[in-house]
Amino acid sequence: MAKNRYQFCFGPWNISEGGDPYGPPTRPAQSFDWKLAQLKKLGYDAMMFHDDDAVPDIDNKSDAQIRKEARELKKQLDGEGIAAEMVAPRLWFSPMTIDGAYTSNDPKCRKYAIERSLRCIDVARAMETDLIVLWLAREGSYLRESKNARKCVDYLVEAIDRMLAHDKSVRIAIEPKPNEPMDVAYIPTIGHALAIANLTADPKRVGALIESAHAILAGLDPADEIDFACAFGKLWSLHLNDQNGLKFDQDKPFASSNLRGAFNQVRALERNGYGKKGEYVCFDVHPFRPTKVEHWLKHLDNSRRTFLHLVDKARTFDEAKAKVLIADRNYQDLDQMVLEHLMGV
Ligand code: XLS
Ligand code: MG
Repeated sequence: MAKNRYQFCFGPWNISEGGDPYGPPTRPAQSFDWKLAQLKKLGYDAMMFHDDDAVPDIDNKSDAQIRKEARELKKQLDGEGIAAEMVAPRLWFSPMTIDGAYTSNDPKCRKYAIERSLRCIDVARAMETDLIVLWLAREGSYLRESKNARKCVDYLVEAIDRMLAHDKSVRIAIEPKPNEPMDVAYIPTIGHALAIANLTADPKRVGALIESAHAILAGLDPADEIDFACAFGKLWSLHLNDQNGLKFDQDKPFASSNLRGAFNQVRALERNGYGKKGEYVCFDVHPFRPTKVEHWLKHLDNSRRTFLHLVDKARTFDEAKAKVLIADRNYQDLDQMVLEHLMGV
């Protein structure tokens, strides 16, 4: 397998219990400490956090208490030799975010969302990461006429500006997704994320996180999204997984549905030197619902293994031969060359 220059991470939510909108969990919940203990064993280096993964019940705690708990967690992580990759405000669970968080029609709810995000930054600083991820789950509409999308752009910029002002060292990575839970989301693609970044008070500190499945749901090729974000120096984190076309967000193991698509994502990462500035490869993957307890870390182990095999495949791809075929516009043989390379024949 490839000599590894990549660092890997996952979140506690990636060891999930199998509940879906149609049925209850199929595996008992595991403790956070158990999940943390598995991380190193699986060859991973860091964990990503929602603010309330780090500080449970965060809405009902004082600022001082939040900072204290986050510092304690940091000590625990240090003890295990695990870094905190990022912290993300969970802005989709509270009764205050039913109609959106930053883009709610209710000013009290918008205020809650911003204050919660500032607390998330305090958690991140206590855990010594400068990266805040915004997956903007409820920023969009169920009903187009219910919101003013023009105003919502201003609300989003205002919220990000407040976060940038709260701590001059944080960087914000926006994780676009075109739909689910919303009918239509306001930041569906990397292009939208980077355009919004440009309207903020400090565009240099606003970048992006690409999730493969989210790009596929937007009808885009994640590999091209990676190249696009990297062209701007804005790919600060990455959620690799897979998605079988336009359906619910599946978070399948990396390459599970489309091996060639995964190969092209790895090629894009390789040509852009992703990871060289300390960026992590995160797998935002979930076990299949029928998965038994004794197999429920396999999706994390397998995604990482597949990734490393694909790094080998990217590095051993015969670029010189491909160049000749491209110059000859012989895309038929280029196509076959890729397939045979992936099949190992
Ligand atoms: C959900 C998102 C979520 C973020 C972190 O679709 O991928 O898991 O990555 O808030
Ligand atoms: Mg994600």
